[in-house]
Amino acid sequence: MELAELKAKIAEIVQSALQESDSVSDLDLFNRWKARYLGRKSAFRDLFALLGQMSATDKPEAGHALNEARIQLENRAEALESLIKASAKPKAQKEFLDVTLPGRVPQLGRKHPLRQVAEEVIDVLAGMGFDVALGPDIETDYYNFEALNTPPHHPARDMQDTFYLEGGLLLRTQTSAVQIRYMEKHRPPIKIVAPGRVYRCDSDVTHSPMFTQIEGLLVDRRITFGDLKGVLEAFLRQLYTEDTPVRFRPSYFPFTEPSAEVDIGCQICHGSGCRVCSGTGWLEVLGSGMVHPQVLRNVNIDPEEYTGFAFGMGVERLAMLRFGIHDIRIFFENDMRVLEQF
Ligand code: 2U9
Repeated sequence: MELAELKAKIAEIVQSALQESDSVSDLDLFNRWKARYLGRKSAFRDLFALLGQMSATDKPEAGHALNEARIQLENRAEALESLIKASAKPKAQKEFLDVTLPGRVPQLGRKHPLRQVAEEVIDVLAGMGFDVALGPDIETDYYNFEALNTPPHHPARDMQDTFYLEGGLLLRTQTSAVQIRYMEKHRPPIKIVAPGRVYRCDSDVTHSPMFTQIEGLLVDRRITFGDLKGVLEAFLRQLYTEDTPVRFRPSYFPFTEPSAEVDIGCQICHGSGCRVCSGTGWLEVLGSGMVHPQVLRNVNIDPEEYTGFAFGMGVERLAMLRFGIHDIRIFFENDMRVLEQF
């Protein structure tokens, strides 16, 4: 065979091989295509057989041309194979559905225990006619301390207790500032409850630098300590049980006079003494008092005409007693294993 004739045959085979390879779309077609052009019985192999009949002068060039063509087709085969294998997932894996597997239950969210307790408290007070009032977490010294009759050198103002910010601002240490702002805008009768986060530089198992308070305020004509006792007793008996014992102990706050702390009979031991109530049979749940006349004067309410009472409670403390939690930090870790239990 002439060299030119051989070269033409090689070109013909390569061309048709490349052309056909375009429609090779699965492994089966690929194997057939490969057998036809690179297999032992391929047209290509027949040409290699012809090499022996070539003249000694043409042989090297003919061999070289055949090798070049073979490499070209082998490269194409390699590329084609990896393309097909990458795109073809085994049929079984793609379509198999195991109907015996248990269903996937979606994870349900729920209310944080602090929110549950806060909502319970607010619901009871709202049922007694209290409106909800809100205010900013960042306050001025005036609203957080001065208007509440807390003088400049009072220990509550100490750097150790209060987070001070730049520009004379601070993080509120109590929600009472909300009631001051409210009284500046509204005249009695006033009956509000102020829930919100407060901040104190304090941290151990029962104190968190951020915690939640709910404070109530009632101002009207002829409000007496008897009203304070009656309202708080009714509130606590609705929040706990109708026969819960309630007692008032004298106390001191700069913004109330007189002041009282309020205890309920221990919900765990019912008065006989246990670890939760430190053997006393009582749990402290509220602070309260008659609004100090100076606080009313600060918001232009005449204390000769109007009187009022106020009270405050820590939501974390109530929730710890309710759920038997001994470390306040648990509320803020948001560990799903804990939250799922409420
Ligand atoms: C105004 C006037 C008076 C709110 C009050 C308490 C007593 C009290 C503490 C309970 C536990 C804070 O979260 S706690 O640490 N609160 O004992 N709070 S009287 O008195 C007010 C509020 C607003 C205008």
